[in-house]
Amino acid sequence: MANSEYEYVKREFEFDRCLPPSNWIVVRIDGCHFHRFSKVHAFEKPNDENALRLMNACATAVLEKFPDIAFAYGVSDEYSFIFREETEFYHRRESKILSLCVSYFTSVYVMKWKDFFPNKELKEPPYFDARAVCYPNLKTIRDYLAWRQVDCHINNQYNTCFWMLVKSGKSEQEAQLALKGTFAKDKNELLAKQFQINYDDELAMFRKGSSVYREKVETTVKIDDYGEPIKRPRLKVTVAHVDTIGTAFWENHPHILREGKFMHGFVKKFGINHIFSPCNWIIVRIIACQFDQFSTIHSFDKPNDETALRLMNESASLMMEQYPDIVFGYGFSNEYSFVFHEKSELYQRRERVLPLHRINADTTL
Ligand SMILES: Nc1nc2c(ncn2[C@@H]2O[C@H](COP(=O)(O)OP(=O)(O)OP(=O)(O)O)[C@@H](O)[C@H]2O)c(=O)[nH]1
Ligand SMILES: [Mg+2]
Repeated sequence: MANSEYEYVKREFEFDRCLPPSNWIVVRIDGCHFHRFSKVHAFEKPNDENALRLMNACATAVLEKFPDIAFAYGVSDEYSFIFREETEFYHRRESKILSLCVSYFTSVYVMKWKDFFPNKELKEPPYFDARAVCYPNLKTIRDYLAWRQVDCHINNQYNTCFWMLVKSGKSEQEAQLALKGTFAKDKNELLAKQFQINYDDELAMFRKGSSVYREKVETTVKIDDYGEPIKRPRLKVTVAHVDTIGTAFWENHPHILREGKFMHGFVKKFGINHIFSPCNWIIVRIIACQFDQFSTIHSFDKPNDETALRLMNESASLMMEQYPDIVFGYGFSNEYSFVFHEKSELYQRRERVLPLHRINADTTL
């Protein structure tokens, strides 16, 4: 980019939020006004198989385009894309990650519309919103997926009953009233008794949502001299409608949500956000400024002045008495590191007001 007198508008005003390191990233996109969009395009109620397969095709294309996405889960007009904790996709810049996922998904939706609805014109442009949420460990990412799948189950069971009642002649209000206060067991009974439907026989895509991930499949890579296919295992993006709440799927696919392997230098990447993400341990490291000069002026013993080090230790002890959220301190020479508990809510985890500034002010080091 050429330098001009106007270049300051980028340098001084444009700030990129980087998502915190060592956190799993979920990008969830959701169709905007899809209630209307589905009406305009006469989607079948409550589930339109073609519309859902189109969503799955878009998610597949997104995974093929961006190898950093490890897994995706979709239901209704939404899709969640999961990036591994160690991803360096666009240096974890939030705006890049969000805009790339949502724009690519939307473009593919429009491009592939005719493949899934050959006899339906696309009357309005579909559009999606997107958000990025960070999760600190495997447990929370598994719980996130469980949350979406439980939602899928509850909504689908309700909607299946609701639309069966409406199709059988009840008004929407009557159907709503009939389902008020019912439990899962009651809804299954209603479907079985009134409509001879076993809920478990409904399409797995409707009941479980859609999971998209890479699976090893034997693929023909070439034909040998005798006309025999030579096959090799290759990773292929696959769509499945499976239970992701239990452990079986994850035990059979350990490569999808594996823990990241971090190098030592990785710890340097922490601390770039203004508010520390929840459930992350916080380290505040203080380093005395111009301590060489300070130690000369005060005639500290070389290379170690025992009294000066004890003074540092004493200050650290006082800090830890003052702030019980600090669970560990480690110091040497002119620096000290303080470890804040992952659950700490001190100053709402705001970076600027954590005790770092205080210690600088009080000790004038
Ligand atoms: N008929 C039909 N409707 C669907 C299908 N999938 C999604 N929808 C519609 O999409 C809506 C998705 O819910 P929301 O995302 O809460 O509603 P929305 O209208 O998209 O609202 P915003 O996301 O807030 O813009 C559902 O309520 C349905 O109306 C489908 O397969 N068939
Ligand atoms: Mg929506």
